[in-house]
Amino acid sequence: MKTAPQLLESFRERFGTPSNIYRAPGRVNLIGEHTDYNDGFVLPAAIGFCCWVAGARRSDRKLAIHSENFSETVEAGLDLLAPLRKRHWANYPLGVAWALEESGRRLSGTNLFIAGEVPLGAGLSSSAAIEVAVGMALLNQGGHEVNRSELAKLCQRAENEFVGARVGIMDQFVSCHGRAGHALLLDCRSLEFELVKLPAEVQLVICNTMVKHEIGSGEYNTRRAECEEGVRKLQIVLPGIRALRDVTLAQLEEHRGVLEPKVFSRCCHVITENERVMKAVEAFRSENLEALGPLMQDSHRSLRDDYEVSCKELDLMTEIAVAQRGVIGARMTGGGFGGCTINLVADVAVEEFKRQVSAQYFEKTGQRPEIYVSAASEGAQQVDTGTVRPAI
Ligand code: GAF
Repeated sequence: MKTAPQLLESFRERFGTPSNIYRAPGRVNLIGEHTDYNDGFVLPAAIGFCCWVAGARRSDRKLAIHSENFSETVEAGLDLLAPLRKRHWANYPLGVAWALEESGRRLSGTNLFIAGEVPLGAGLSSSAAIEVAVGMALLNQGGHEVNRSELAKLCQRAENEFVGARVGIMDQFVSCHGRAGHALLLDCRSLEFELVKLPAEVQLVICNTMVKHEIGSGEYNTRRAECEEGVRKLQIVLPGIRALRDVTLAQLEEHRGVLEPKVFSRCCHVITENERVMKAVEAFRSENLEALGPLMQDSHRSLRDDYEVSCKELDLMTEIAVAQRGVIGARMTGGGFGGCTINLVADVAVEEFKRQVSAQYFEKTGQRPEIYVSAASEGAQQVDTGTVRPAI
């Protein structure tokens, strides 16, 4: 990965001017999966991998966006922003520019050089990282204040309406608000959040199954639609509810008959997962780490059986992990259908954990997993390179 001075240099080589640097992290979710778009609770942490963006204002209303990862430059006029072909990387930065303009913020033309280090397709929110880093760059270069919660919502809007993935708010929010050494308990309805201190002697170990997680595959949007169907049907018997967040497990059981069995299972996952988030927060706060293992295992089981977003590689990776010494808890993380598991591992056991998991996963699948150890990290920031304006 490039350092900030190298990024300044790459920008100068391409665009011929100095620039400012911004970065935004990917995330790992400790617990609370597929609850965000049900107005529920999540407990993610920002990770050490970031998307880096060098940006400088231009005198016209054009964007020139270069991606180092894709070795490609895209140009667009701010007055005529439209998505490129499906799955094009530039739809994320263009979508953010579109959402910012739609919110009434007039942007200035900007040259952007993007270098991402969040593994792509691993379910660690490389897309939220690019959105937030670009959003911060465009706001700053356009002379606008950065309100982090507002920025997160606009990045989500970009992904929902411009890119076409109906994601919730979790990834963008933690990329904006993450804090070193902490997870973030977010109420996805009110957007109120609390930082939850993570124990110093525990590491976040992320195991990549190397199966590409494909959020665009349509399954994610289908799950959302199933949850919405659940709410619509339950509203007939529970008129006061707005989202699955408002339904208790007892109410769900009582009104099981109004739901298709599949929709019942989806609702069951969401409702029990919200409960697990609150219990996990309590476990962190009371330093009762033993309580986390069963909660994470139940979360994985519920995602596998009720929500059906796991895959055999994620199940295997989790199974191998929980059998290792020093493991506090393990589960799939993120949208699912591939990607990574999150493992809470005592720091003295991390090296052996990595060796064992890697060897056993390879033996069973023929694939070498990538394993990342990350501290919970800071959210998005302008990087003070010493030669530029002070950090936001
Ligand atoms: C993806 C989405 F982007 C998030 O909003 C969230 O729904 C997650 O899947 C599942 O918890 O990362």
